[in-house]
Amino acid sequence: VSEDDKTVDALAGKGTEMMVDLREYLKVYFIMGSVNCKKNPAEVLREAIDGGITIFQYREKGEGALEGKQKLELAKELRKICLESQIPFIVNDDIELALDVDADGVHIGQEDESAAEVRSKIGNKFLGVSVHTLPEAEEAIQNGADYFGVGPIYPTSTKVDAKPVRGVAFLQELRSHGCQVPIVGIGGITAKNADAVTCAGADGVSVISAITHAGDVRAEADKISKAVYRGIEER
Ligand code: 3NM
Repeated sequence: VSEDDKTVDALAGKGTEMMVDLREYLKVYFIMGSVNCKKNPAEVLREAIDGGITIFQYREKGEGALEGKQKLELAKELRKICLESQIPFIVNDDIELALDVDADGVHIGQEDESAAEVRSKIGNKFLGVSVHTLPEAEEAIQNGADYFGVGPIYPTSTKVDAKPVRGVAFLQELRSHGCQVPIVGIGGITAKNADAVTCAGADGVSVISAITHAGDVRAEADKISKAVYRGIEER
């Protein structure tokens, strides 16, 4: 068995019915915390939902990020909005918070607690893992990842410690190795380039600033959503 065949086996391991649903949820993956918003985060989230986002991640990070009780209170408020609109609610990094608000899932990076440990704590909630190399992707699958975040696709100023920009190259590499795990691209994605990301093989796009900084949040989310589907049709 060649190394490539082994990679295909490892990367093609997921394919349950739940994954089909998850792929649909991942189309327009809106991420934010209070520091990303120019107005009330609850208002931003409601407008983004009206514009057609399909999943939401609470990511309270960066300078001036809320902590403790304030972080918990905002998480509860946003969680409630998502429940009312049947939008899955994912928490970035903070497993305890995810359990406290009964989130639908958790997203972790390579620097965080290991995917296996997180999986053991969250049961069957969704587990997303950021991956940058084929070995990281294989390990994440072994440890129970349900989907991958791949980035930064384009330049971003939202994440200060982002890795070098890769374009859609790694995304295509994963697919060419037979990876069938649901994937979202992230980093600098806007209504103008989201179609290229899904066309290259991503199931959807993760977006922070193009939505949070938009003059019209609803309209921007709607444009991104249309670009995502256009890219899928162009494959
Ligand atoms: N993760 P924006 S890039 C949170 O490359 C995050 O893993 C990245 O924000 C990665 O949509 C990024 O404003 C920031 O560019 C995405």
